[in-house]
Amino acid sequence: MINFTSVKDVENIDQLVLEALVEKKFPFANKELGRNKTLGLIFLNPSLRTRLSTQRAAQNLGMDVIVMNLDKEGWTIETKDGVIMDGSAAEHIKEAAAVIGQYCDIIGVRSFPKLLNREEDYSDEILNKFLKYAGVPVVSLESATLHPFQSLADLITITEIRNANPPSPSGEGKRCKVVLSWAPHPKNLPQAVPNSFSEWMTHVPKSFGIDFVITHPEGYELNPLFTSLPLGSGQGSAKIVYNQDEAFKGADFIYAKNWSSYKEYGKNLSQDKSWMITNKKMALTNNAKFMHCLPVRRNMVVADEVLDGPNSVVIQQAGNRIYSAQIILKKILQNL
Ligand code: AN0
Ligand code: CP
Repeated sequence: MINFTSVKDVENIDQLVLEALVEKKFPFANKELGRNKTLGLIFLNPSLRTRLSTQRAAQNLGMDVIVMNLDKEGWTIETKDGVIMDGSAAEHIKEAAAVIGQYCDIIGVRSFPKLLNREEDYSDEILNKFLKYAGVPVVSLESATLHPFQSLADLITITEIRNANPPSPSGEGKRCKVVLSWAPHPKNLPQAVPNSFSEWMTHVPKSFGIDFVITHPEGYELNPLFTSLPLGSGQGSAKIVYNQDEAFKGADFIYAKNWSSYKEYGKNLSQDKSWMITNKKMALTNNAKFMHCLPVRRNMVVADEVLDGPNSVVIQQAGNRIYSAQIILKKILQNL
């Protein structure tokens, strides 16, 4: 592996998840691999999990890590080509990315969308310019459109839970229903986490036995690029269900997330409280586990009773961010 910005950089998803679980079991087995190698983590937006879990993963592999909050601590960056830089931007991304590439062996970049212009956000300019100019491998720490480290951690978590509850001899539990549910939020949030989760869920091989459903109010349809795969590709498509109660029936995993509209780009069309995840909603499921990438707003997205309840796996899920980052960094280091 060279770069990691999407599930498309992964050759074999089953194998990757198995290998990540081996990293979790023996986290320090490759302490020599990263010796004298430096990971640079560049943030243009806030982060708790991504920042700390990726550092921890790099440390487990023996790497050194340098972190910069480029939006606050660096020069203001120009991203457009051919402009006369007579405004506030002091440095162009061409030089900034290339210079960071001189100091680091691998670079991670977090750059959220602005949610003003769909074409612009979906061009993922910052990430793509790092890929173009850094001269070293680049990993996404959540771009304007995708959050692959999160989705890999989500898949590791689902696999761990399923491994702990193997199917009965009658075959019950062989298939597993995973539901991504929109939930209300006071702010306009990116589509990166749901896009990415959907991209991974539709790319997992059929042998995983996952039936993937997305439920949201009308108007919150995600970019079809991430929810449906071309016919004949051998993999699945997400089933879209507008009735949340209907979608929850028989679910084994409920993954809650708010996102702003893709159609009416960046808009928060609804704050319908009836979409909040409560015990009453969870009672419709097959005793489903509750997932969320965090940070989560309590009693807005999910009720305390669910988040604090026995079926919430959000902390395990956040813990697995280490091993999702660790297996990817390991694969890139092996290629350096
Ligand atoms: C961000 C998002 O929704 O993309 C980061 C999630 C990992 N969340 C917020 O801004 C609250
Ligand atoms: N889930 C996640 O990426 O969290 P942070 O934004 O805190 O990194």
